[in-house]
Amino acid sequence: MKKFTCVEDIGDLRAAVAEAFEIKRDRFAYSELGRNRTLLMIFFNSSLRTRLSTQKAAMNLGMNVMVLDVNQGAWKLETERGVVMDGDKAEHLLEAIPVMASYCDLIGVRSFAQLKDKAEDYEERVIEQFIRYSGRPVFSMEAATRHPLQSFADLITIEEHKTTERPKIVMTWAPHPKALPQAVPNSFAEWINATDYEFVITHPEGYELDPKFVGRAKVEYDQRKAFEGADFIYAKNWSAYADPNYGKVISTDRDWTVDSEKMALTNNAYFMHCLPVRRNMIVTDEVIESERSLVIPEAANREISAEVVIKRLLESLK
Ligand code: AN0
Ligand code: CP
Repeated sequence: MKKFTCVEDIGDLRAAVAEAFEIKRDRFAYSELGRNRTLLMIFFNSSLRTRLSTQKAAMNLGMNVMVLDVNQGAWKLETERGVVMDGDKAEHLLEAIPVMASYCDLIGVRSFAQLKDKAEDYEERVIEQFIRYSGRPVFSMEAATRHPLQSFADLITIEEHKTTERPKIVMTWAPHPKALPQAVPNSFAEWINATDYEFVITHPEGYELDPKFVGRAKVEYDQRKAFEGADFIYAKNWSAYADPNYGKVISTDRDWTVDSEKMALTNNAYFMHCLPVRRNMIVTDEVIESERSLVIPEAANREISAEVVIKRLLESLK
């Protein structure tokens, strides 16, 4: 594996999940693989889980790790070619990328959608420039349109908890005061569509995702109907994708908050969320604290998904 930005990069999902279970049984089994190798993690946006779990995974593999928060202490980076750099940005990505690459063997990049220009976001300009100009294996730590390390951890969590061959997975939009990217729901949909599980997406009108990600999923506008018989409820907020509202909050309707009354419509479903989560907006205290809530083991599996991905990228260096 030479890069990791989407589900196709991981190849066969069953093999990937089997490898994840193997790593989880002994996460130090490959502690020699990364010896004298350096991972550089570059953050254009905030993070708690991705930062810690990815660093931990790299350390499990024996790597050295460097973290750069672009917004804290680095020069402000210009990402567009051809601009006259007379503003507040002191350095161009086109110099910064090869310089950073010269100090490391692998690069992880977090760069969220700007939510201003759909075409720009969906072209994945930032991470694509890292892939093109670094000469190093690059992996996404959430890019503009996908968050594959999260989706892989979500799938591992579902595999650990499912009690039927083909569980019913329901991804539900839920309210949030700020405009959030579509990366997490796009990516979750992409990964679940690559399984043979029953998959329903529910959201208010106007929150339709890119059809490329919706794929074979059934879209149900009635959230309560969608919840019927669900084995897993995957909650997430996202801003509108459809024009003319791209990147906007068009509803904060708290009738969409996941609560116990709605969970009672399911097949005793597990509750999932990638975190960070706003309590009593996305989900009530009662549901997130219930014994069916998987948010903590789901976050813990981020170490495992990252370790599989970094292991495979390291193997490509040999
Ligand atoms: C981010 C998002 O929705 O993409 C990161 C989630 C992992 N969430 C927030 O910014 C709150
Ligand atoms: N789920 C997730 O990626 O969390 P962070 O934004 O804290 O990394």
